[in-house]
Amino acid sequence: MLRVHSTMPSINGYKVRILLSMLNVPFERVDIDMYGGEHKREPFLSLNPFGQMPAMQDGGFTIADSHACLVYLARKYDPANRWLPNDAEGEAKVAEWLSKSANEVHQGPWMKRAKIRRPDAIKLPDEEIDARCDHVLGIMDGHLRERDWLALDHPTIADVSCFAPISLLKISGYDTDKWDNVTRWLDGFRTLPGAIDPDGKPFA
Ligand SMILES: N[C@@H](CCC(=O)N[C@@H](CS)C(=O)NCC(=O)O)C(=O)O
Repeated sequence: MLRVHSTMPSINGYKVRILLSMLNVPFERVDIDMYGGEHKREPFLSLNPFGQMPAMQDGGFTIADSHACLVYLARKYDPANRWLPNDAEGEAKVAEWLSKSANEVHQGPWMKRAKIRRPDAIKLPDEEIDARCDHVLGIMDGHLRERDWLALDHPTIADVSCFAPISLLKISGYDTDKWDNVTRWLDGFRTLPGAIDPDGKPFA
């Protein structure tokens, strides 16, 4: 069975679990004790020498980094190529938002949540993190004014990747309600078949 190695609260692990659920692919989550530093030693380092979660194993294939996992899953388990189109323009548009997710979204919304979990590791002041969230969500809100999804006219792995950290902002003390179009996008994502919360439960 496909295995996802990740601590439960990992937002990057959550991205992968969302797509697995949406694609209806059975998997086993192998828990990693992040607070005990299990991801910084063997055998985890053999899966990802960078010592970061998630890492994934599918048969004899090993892949680490949430976005690489999303690309692999979409290509392998979505024969219709909806989640990751295979035409040049569509694939590039998805890649554009995956990059934003790995950079701007990671440096703002992801950090907002991560600081709650690991205040020892994230030293950035709250005001700076909030300003980064305002910056990226302001741009996203404008982008979503005339559209429902980030990259294309239907949901893709770009939405999966950005949804995970941004959907957790509200419970982390950042009010996403002030961004109308981002709120509509979050609500729309929650209604998609197979969409799950971080505990693996369907949204009510
Ligand atoms: N670019 C990586 C980032 C992975 C990452 O930052 N993972 C976090 C958990 S969400 C982690 O392993 N943090 C522990 C650490 O870096 O020591 C990805 O997208 O998977």
